[in-house]
Amino acid sequence: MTTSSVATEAAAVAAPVFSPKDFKSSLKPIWCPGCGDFGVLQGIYRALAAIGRPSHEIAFISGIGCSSRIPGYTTAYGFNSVHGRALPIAQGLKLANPDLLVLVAGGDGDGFSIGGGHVAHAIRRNQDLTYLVMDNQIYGLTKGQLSPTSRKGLHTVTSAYGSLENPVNPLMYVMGYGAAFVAQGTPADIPGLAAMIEEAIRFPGFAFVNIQSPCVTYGEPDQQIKVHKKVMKRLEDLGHDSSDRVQAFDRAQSYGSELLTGVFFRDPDPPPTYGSLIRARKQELMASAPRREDILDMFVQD
Ligand SMILES: Cc1ncc(C[n+]2csc(CCOP(=O)(O)OP(=O)(O)O)c2C)c(N)n1
Ligand code: SF4
Repeated sequence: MTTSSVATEAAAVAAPVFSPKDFKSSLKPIWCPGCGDFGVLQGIYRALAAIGRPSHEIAFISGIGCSSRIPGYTTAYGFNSVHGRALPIAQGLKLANPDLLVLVAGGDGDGFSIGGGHVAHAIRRNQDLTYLVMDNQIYGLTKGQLSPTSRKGLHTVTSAYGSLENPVNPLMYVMGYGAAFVAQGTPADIPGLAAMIEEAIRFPGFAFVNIQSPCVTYGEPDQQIKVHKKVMKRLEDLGHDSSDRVQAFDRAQSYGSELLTGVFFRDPDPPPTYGSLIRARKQELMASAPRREDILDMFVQD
């Protein structure tokens, strides 16, 4: 074989190389100009290009909300499903086709109000999914009502005298249920966000990324991209040890008062995924299952 034919053969088997624009669909986003979700979408394109799997091997499931429009803006298979129900749908899909790369997305309302009960079960099953929550601390699509992560005292159309409720802390919420990968990002730092989405996708199990994605129309002035750029602190610059669950819990308490970005917790010894447990159980049962002929024999009359 000549040197040039070896080179040609190597090129023929080389993995396809993708660029972020390969994951951009022809649908034009209809978000308000300046919405944080534009930056999140850029982060997703970059992460998918780095992962290098073709669009037809990716399924992107979302609930309902401005943020839940995101699958349609990618070339992956997408399902803009039912409010709060993206996680159960994604889990079923992953079980049915374990080879698919399954991404799940939605807003803080979708994930921690109406869909809040599903988060615990997705985590305890540890299915290999990447869950991206665009946390804008408000209901965007329905025009600015209180969301589970809205700060106490916030005046909205549903809290004219100021909210009396304490916000949910999404980081503590998922860590409380034992999530093995927990990160937080902002579209104020798209390269950092892309890197953490890529890491979440590569993580073998349920991976959660809380993305503080500002709502320019109904969100608070101090929760906008310009402010994020000034106040965000990268965990890596604080000497954070992401393999230390206790340290992660400690830092996660800052949600609402500080904007910490990066990976809070990455289990150094990830638990088995639900899919792998199901496949192992199936094999075990099949090995001890009675033979078909023996079952049929039971019905044969002498
Ligand atoms: C079962 C059901 N209840 C309520 C609604 C109305 N609804 C649509 S989106 C939404 C909340 C949107 O907020 P969030 O999930 O935070 O997403 P955002 O629009 O802020 O991105 C609600 C209450 C619905 N579509 N379906
Ligand atoms: S209402 Fe808010 S979350 Fe929805 S598209 Fe507009 S800026 Fe984005």
